[in-house]
Amino acid sequence: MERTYLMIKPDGVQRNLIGEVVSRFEKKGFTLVGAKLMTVSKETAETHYAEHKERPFFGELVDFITSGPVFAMVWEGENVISTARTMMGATNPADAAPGTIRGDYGVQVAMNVIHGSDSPESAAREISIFFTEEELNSYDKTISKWV
Ligand code: RTP
Ligand code: MG
Repeated sequence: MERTYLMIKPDGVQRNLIGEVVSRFEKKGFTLVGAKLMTVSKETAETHYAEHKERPFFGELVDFITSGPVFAMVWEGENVISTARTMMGATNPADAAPGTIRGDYGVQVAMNVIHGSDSPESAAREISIFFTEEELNSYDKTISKWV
């Protein structure tokens, strides 16, 4: 079963959007296998966003993601990586469709509420950066055959 790493960024945590975001993925039918409120170190942020290290916004991105707690999550389900990206909406909230998380709650590209892995390789890498095996819970739901 596919897993993805989702992270409510400091803006989403401080705007009290944890419940709203978690609720969307729960109602969709995905399974939460790990979650924690945590403050990301500069080193971890730089590792997580390594693909952007040459981009002009890299410093601001690292400063922002380390500026306050994030809500780190691992979700499981069929096609969860791409479906979560669809539910998040475009990177720039100005381009994100209404009904998506960024379309409904974001305004600025830097403060776009949520991060989500963009491929199976990214998901495996990011999950291992933020979670240990012991922090992840594999379980079958009785209702799993319905969704
Ligand atoms: P994420 O990695 O956070 O899920 O977002 P994404 O895949 O949709 O976007 P990505 O291209 O990976 O960019 C990572 C994050 O960098 C910030 N960003 N700032 N100032 C800018 O022009 C700019 N461009 C991107 C965004 O917060 C984006 O989510
Ligand atoms: Mg990305």
